Amino acid sequence: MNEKTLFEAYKLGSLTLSNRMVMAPLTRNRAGAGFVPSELAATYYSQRASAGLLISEATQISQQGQGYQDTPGIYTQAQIDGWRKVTEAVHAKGGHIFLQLWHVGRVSHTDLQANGAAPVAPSAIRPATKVFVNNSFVDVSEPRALEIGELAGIVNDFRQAASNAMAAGFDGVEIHGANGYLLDQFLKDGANVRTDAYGGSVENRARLLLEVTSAVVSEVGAERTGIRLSPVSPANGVSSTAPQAQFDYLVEQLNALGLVYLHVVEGATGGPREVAPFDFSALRQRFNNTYIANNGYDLNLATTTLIEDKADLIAFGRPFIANPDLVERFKTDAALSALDPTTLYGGGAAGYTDYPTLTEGAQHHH
Ligand code: 8OZ
Repeated sequence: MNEKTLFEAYKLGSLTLSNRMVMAPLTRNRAGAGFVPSELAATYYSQRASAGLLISEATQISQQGQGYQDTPGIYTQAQIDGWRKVTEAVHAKGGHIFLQLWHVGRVSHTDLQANGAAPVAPSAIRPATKVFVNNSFVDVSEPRALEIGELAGIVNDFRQAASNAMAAGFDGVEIHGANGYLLDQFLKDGANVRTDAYGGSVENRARLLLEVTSAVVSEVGAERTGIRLSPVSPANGVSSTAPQAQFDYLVEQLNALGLVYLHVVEGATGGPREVAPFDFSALRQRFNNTYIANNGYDLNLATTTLIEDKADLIAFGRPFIANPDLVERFKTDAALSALDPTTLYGGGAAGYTDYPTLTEGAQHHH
């Protein structure tokens, strides 16, 4: 038998990951003043560094790209310096970490925008979704459609943010092309009704994401650039009438750029895996490098998926929040701790850095 397992080493570009488990990006809303990652972030990520690869929480590339309170950025020197503490703490434990580059587009609120401006979108369509701002979940603000002449600036913000991530010591970057944020809004015809070169056809709707990806690749290299997509997720109010054609085309183009990985949210983000007919293996077939599968995986499904060669790596999200030693727990088939939903977004150490490992948990009982 030569079956793949979650616990064997894996070569991702020039990196050797110690296993095939990835910690998915997880928004926690604990950044400090200036949207600088908190001191606790270094502890939080390093506690989870036994994952083969960590992906940071979504991190805005500009003020315009922010949609929720207290999410970290990667566009000021103070933010770069804050993230450096995180990457150093993770590397000191032998881990690897990519930064997720984020622009929320229309999923935002005027209270977070410069001078109370409207959030930006492919088209002036307000989604039925909420953002966490002023310590509660509220409806997003009415967006405005981006002028075609503004798009180059957004591409450049992604490029600069990728460069900043390298300066902060990250091993690579993941472009957030999923979950109904800006790049996904352009891809999906429910959110994009533009009539210029960035709307209408499959090719036009993919254009902004591909321009961003090319810019990031030219800045940091394809070996350090991954991307996350969610072809059928209705997250944040997006919808697509023909997702298979859109994403088959997109992944062919991404493959031509030589990206190191394709990270796919299979189904509704954080929800059911079966939401619409979609052939995820068609994406994997079109992509030569690493395929990371995500959404609702547990130990059994992850193991089967690897054995059946449907993915190379498996990303786990919420299980990593309450189980910093998730790798060890899976290895020993130990019970998992449940997360506290009241401490997911915002706050301090409680529900962030105070979830015990199995060993620590056992000590607490003596
Ligand atoms: C949960 C809450 C806020 C943001 C995503 C960045 O879904 C997010 C997010 C998740 O990709």
